[in-house]
Amino acid sequence: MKALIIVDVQNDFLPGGSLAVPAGDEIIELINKIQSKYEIVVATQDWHPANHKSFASMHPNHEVFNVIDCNGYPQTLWPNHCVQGTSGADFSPALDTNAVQTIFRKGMDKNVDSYSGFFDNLKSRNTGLDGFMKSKGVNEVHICGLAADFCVYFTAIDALDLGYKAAIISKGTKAIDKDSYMKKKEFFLQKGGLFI
Ligand code: VGL
Ligand code: ZN
Repeated sequence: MKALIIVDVQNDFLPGGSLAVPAGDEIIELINKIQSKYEIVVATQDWHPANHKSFASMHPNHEVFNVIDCNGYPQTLWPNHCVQGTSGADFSPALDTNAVQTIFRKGMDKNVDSYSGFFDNLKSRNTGLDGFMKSKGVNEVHICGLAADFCVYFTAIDALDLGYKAAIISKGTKAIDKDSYMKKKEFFLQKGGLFI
């Protein structure tokens, strides 16, 4: 059984948003079109409290996109984004969500960031996505959405580690930083991931 995971197609990651991914809006039409090809469609939603540790605004001595040490792990500092209950955290109005069975929210612990749709970055909290997929008999996941080099990539890597056949939909994702995405793509391929 094959499932589609739509990652973080939220206003703050789209042009005009606080952490806009270049040309992020160009993937939405394709994502809407392919949903009918899947038995299961789920979405993830970045859903941060206003005082989330990944926000540069919480670290007065640092700037946006600086990488700092948080709990012994490197943490990229982001502009405030996807704050719970704000319009920036809403799904794009252009995204068709009628076929989305379940939404998995992440990044709700103010102390821990969460890129993957499966686990937080410390692997301490599980969103329930793996249990959901296994309960439905899913063995193959296709991943699209934003951003290719963060939440899409880490969701795809975790999917492989959890034993799924995993593919990133190339035309259904856009990266924040194309160069860093190139290296991540190679690693994903080496691990057995596919691009479709
Ligand atoms: C994301 C950075 C911070 C993403 C989420 O959805 O890729 N990136 N939070
Ligand atoms: Zn975030």
